[in-house]
Amino acid sequence: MNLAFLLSGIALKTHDALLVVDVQNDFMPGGALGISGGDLILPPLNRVISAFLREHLPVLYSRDWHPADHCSFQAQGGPWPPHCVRDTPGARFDDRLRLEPKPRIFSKGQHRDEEQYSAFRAEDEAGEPLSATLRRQGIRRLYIAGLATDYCVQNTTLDLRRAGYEVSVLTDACRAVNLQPDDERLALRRMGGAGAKLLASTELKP
Ligand code: VGL
Ligand code: ZN
Repeated sequence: MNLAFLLSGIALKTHDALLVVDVQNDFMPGGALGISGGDLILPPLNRVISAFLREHLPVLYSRDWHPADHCSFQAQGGPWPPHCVRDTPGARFDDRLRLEPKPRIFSKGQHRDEEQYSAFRAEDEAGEPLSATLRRQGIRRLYIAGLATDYCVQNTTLDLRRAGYEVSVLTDACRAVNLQPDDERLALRRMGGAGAKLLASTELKP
């Protein structure tokens, strides 16, 4: 029997990085803006994080990090219940998510009057935007996974493609809000149409 296929798969390369999007308590089932099946991304996502760390490749994390009176909240006329209010338990990363001792974290949606679904200009603690970190580190290809497919994952992917990055969306390690039942499918189609690859995490070389 030919077992070569077991050894195939996409190999990670020097200029690759992993972007883990908004794996926060409020986006998990039971959270303030709970996403159905959001917890199911954790096993494949943690496997991919481990693979990147093993290869000494960057793993970058974004988080939704709102002020208590953010414009996207219903009390201010926005579409969402209050969620991911900075420094609250709901805004913390899920305990099951694999983090390094000093993870590189980029915060978005920090300004009251501005919605920011894309993590492209999310900022680290020193105020450096993700876009600048990617340039500084010479990253060329991003693998992206997390929550939510139809908001942050989609908007970040489209910004990355506009800026010329290769993007691979790890579809089994993402879940959508699906305010409309078709939103996930549309988001995947838009990202694919913009030149992002849609991959299962199992297609990465183990
Ligand atoms: C998001 C809904 C509300 C996201 C953020 O990051 O995908 N979705 N706020
Ligand atoms: Zn938000």
